[in-house]
Amino acid sequence: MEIISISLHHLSMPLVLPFETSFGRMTQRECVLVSMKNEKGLTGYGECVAWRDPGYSYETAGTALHILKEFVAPLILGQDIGSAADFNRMVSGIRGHHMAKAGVEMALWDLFGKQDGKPLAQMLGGILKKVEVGVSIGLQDSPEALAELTASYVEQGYARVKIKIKPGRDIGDTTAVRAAFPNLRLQVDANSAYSLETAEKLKPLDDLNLLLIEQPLSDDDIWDHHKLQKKLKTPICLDESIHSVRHARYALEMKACRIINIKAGRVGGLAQSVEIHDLCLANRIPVWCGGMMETNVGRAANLALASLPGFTLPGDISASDRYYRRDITHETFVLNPDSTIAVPAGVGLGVTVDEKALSDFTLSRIDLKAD
Ligand code: OSB
Ligand code: MG
Repeated sequence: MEIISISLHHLSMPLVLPFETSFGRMTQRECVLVSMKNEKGLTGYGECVAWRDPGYSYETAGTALHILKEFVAPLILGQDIGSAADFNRMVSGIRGHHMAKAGVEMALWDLFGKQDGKPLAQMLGGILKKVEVGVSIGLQDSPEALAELTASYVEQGYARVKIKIKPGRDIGDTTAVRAAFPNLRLQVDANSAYSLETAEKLKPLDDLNLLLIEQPLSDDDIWDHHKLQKKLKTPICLDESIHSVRHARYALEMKACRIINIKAGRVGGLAQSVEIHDLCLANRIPVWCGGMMETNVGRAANLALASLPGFTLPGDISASDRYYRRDITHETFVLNPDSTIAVPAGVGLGVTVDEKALSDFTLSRIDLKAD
């Protein structure tokens, strides 16, 4: 298909609750919503999950706008693209910037799905109609406040909870939640806040029956995670460290982790996510779908991805109302009583964008056309 135009919508949306991690606190979430038109007049949407600040990743909404406008768009506007693999070949000369590329790749999948009359889940090889999900809870003012907020999510039906930790806010917080919920499926995420030395402090977590400890060490490390994993019974799960299929293979070969969190934005798109999934499935390494506090557009893609057979752990894919009071699609994702969310069944992403909401949340917009 031929891409006739691309629009980049720089969005800022108020979160229902502030979200605090070891790298900062946020009350508004920024992203770049990509919309693309093809020669048949169909529109596809994609979400670039880079945030305002370079805390989780070096990419920001600002770097994504720059890379998309100056480098990605000129390579694809007016070009014939037959598949996501074609797209990846076309942008292979642009080093890094996976989140920027993944935003366009998602819009392409949406277009291909709409053109061929297929839902994204089916195109990716998904097998489930609904997927198990959990909730990711940010750092709170105290262990008591954290246990209380956890209780409210458990009441809503979330059967798996992840809490954020950082040095000084780890053992106490996790112990408080575990004491209040002895049987809850619980995991922690450090977002790279420890070194091999300071991670010694995490030893007591090994006795709290956690599903996993996510990304304790540096975002650019794999080897020290291997050293740490040797000392822990609890599986280490890598998030920030895995940027490609190669990284995933390194981590498996080095035994740096026993679980991998897949985020399409981090690894350059859905096609590469499926490849990492396939590698992990072949090696019996469980994967789960991570989240970046997506709008319902990115969430639709996450649900489709999480319907693949290797996604055997609940994803960070919560209901729409956990994130935003008002979202940018007409559809809303709700939590079922069995802690699942339905995988969209409509063609492409299976969501329709609420143009009024989109424009209300837009800080600025760039329109690009083939010349
Ligand atoms: O590390 O998984 C993470 C959000 C933003 C950036 C990084 C992470 C997260 C989350 C939230 O944990 C997951 C979600 O509910 O979208
Ligand atoms: Mg994480």
